[in-house]
Amino acid sequence: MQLSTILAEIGLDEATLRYGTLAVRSPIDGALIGNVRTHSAAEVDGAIHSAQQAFDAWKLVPAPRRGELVRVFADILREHKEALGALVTLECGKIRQEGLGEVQEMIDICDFAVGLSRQLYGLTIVSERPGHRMAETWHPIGPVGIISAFNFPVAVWCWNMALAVVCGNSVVWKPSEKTPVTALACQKLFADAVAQVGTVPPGLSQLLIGHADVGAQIAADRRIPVVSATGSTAMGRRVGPVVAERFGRAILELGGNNAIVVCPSADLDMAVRAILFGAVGTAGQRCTTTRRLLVHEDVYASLVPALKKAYGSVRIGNPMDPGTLVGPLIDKAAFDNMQAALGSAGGQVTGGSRVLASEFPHAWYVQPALVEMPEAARTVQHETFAPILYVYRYRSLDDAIRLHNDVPQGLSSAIFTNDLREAERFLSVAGSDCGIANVNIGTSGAEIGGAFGGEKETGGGRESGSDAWKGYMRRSTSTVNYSTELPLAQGISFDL
Ligand code: UN1
Repeated sequence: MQLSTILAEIGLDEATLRYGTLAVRSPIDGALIGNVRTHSAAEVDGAIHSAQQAFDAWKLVPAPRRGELVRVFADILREHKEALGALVTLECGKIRQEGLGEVQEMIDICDFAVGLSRQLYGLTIVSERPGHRMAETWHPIGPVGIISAFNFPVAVWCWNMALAVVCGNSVVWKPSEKTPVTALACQKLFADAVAQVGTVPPGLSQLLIGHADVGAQIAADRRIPVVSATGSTAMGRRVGPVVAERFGRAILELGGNNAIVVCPSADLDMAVRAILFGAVGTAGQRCTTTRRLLVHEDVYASLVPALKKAYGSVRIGNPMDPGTLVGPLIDKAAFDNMQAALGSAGGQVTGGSRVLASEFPHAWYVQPALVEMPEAARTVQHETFAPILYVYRYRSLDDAIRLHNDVPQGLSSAIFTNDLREAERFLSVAGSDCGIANVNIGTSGAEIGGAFGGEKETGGGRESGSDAWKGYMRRSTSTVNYSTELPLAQGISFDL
């Protein structure tokens, strides 16, 4: 699909991509997609003001009616799934299947949020006092700031937006400066939904394009009570303290260093397929990408050669081609980081070199790398956002779990085993310390129904399903006295 066809399908005016100062290039071939206008500090301030005004009106709209807007948006996404999915591929380089999958993830979270719009339940609580009733009510909280990364340029915004909007909030979105065009497309489609529904306050969804300074301004602004930020741990270290200093709430979804443990009883064919998708899918550029593989010594000799064979036959190339499984890295900096990590890996490297350089001299395609680590090596501590899989051999599950948890990050994890005891132990408090722990499926590709996020340097935030919506609302605890007495809690006597 050509850019002009995509833009026409979505209804995004090509002129939007003509007059800005931010040059956007496709990682597929380095070609210019367009020049996009960035927002000044004054414009950011104005957008936050509009979001505040929209919030004041939107919070009074009954939640099921707020859900109606998200329902209409999901229908519009269904209609434009092909075009938006293609634009995702063009701008961030993930393969067509994954571009479409990302739009599907938007649709799924919208559907979830529509149901949620009738289920923003609070507890009723028994009171210790006679003739009293206690209850919790969840209220809209205010404009929600969303800072998102290049690798999921549309879905992560939608996880946050869909929940925030049914919860009665407005949103202020700063996408990655590498992927502003998909953001403009989302904003256009959202505007279509607003127009179709009719009674939505203007300014409910704000899009702010720019560099880190725009994110910093959102993080520091007291009018934004919740800031949801997805990206590197380094980014989270900058955003988190600024939000905390003003007692805002940060939902942080930061780096991962995700591992799969393969046990002696594992179905190895299944494990190879899951490891391959987890480690080389999205060219290793998911926060849930499998970065470490812990293999029991009894199956090492069967699993690792099978995996190397699979690595050897994976199709690398233009992500628009239906046969491609691995597209390009986002840019040269990503390639350089990968080479630096491989240079200091301390193990035996297979793959990792640049490919297709003559066909795509201005793009960065790589052969995914496997690094077999020596026995005594400490597990790698850093996340490199590229397809590098570090492989370790282990003897006992105790060792594997120790190695597994010996990293600063705690996002996603998986075990391949047919032994119930091993599986349950991995999921127990004595097992994986991650926010996501799986059995017989890989580390990436989570469904939206579960809460998504992780512990330690991953930031502790939860987005998407389960009760993550509570992060986008404020809780009010009420005690109602319907008696004619005024007993005090804890039996305190305070009579004249
Ligand atoms: C991310 O990389 O920031 O579980 C999000 C997954 C996807 C989301 C990844 N559903 O891999």
